[in-house]
Amino acid sequence: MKKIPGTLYHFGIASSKNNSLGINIWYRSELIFERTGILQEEIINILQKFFESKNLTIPRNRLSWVVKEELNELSPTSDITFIEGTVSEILGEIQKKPSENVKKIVLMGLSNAGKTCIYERVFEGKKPWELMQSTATKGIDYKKYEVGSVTKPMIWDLGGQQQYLDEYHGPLRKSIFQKASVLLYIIDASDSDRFENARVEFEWSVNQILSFNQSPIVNVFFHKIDLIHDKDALIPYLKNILSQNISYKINFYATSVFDESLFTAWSGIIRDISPKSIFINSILKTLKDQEGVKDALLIEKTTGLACGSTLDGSDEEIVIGMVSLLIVTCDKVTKNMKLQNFSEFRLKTSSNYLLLTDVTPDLMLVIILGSSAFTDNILKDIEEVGKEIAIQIRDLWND
Ligand SMILES: Nc1nc2c(ncn2[C@@H]2O[C@H](COP(=O)(O)OP(=O)(O)OP(=O)(O)O)[C@@H](O)[C@H]2O)c(=O)[nH]1
Ligand SMILES: [Mg+2]
Repeated sequence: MKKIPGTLYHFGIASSKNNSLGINIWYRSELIFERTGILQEEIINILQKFFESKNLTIPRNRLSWVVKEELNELSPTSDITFIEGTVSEILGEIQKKPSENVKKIVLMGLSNAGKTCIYERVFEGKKPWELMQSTATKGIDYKKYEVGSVTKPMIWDLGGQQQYLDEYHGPLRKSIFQKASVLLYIIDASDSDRFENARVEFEWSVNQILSFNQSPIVNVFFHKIDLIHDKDALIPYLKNILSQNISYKINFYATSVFDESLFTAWSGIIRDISPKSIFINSILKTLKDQEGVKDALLIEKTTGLACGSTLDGSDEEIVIGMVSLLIVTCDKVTKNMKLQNFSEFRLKTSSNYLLLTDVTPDLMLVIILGSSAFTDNILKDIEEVGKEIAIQIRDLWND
């Protein structure tokens, strides 16, 4: 991207597949002109016409100098790998499979915020110590996951180094935000020197996603919360500065790779993007109304995420974390005792009783019972209702 000397305009040139070029012009930070499919020799005329329409006369030799500079930087290898090798390939993928339940999640944040670690922990089952050697993401990485039959998040992991941020604000802006369902903005809670910088980028990202989608889901993770001593003071402070200029709903989560918080946060996101979650929640609610039942969850077995839950607040964090870890561990560690082979198992703690029932090859129903349910009769009734509920949920998937 180059500034046109003596004006507040910038312009950028991008190459596309058939060797033609594209040109974009920004006024301050707003994209106001886009044209694709043009030849190199047409660029100066197009720019000159554009400025004439704005009553600005820019000498032709000055224009040809900046155009030459910009074209020099458009070295075929680097630009084609970054723009073509990532974004156009991803767009092709989305267009190929419009009917599938794929949800695009844009993962943004300043460099070193922890973005890449966040999905590797949850979706690739990496342990905290395996994440400590993470290297900076070059450009955009995209990852497609499946949360069983529930939903297919496609995560666009946008490397946060400054040179890439410039590209996102410029030529890649549209490709990044169009068709995005979720913005997930990561803030390193221990990096107070860059809070202001993060706030500015966050506001820009919210405005961008809103310009392409009327009802996106906007989430912020205050990440690396394990490094913070005074969480009770920091979290309200951060919430306040991030929402000061935004009237749209924002979901906030405090997260760390070292505990269960990421599983809880991602469970919330998966529920928000899963088309069946309203039905799942109402089915679980009927289960909760049963005598002796404290709460109920529907857990996806490979990730351990809760795609339905009647829990709220801090209880949710403990239970989802515990059950997720249990399930993921059983599945990964005890290879001979594959979780798929269980139809039911039970866990008893001093105050609770957990009943885990198989629902589908990828879903498990978890019923949490209070101590009052420990009598045989109540327990039997709950088991019966649990089985019926499992059938209802299975039917939801067969529809
Ligand atoms: N203490 C702590 N460190 C973390 C946590 N999550 C990630 N990190 C560390 O933060 C560093 C950066 O993590 P990345 O996931 O690579 O950061 P990123 O946001 O993807 O960075 P870019 O790709 O450059 O944009 C790594 O050294 C991680 O070990 C966390 O929850 N707590
Ligand atoms: Mg990264």
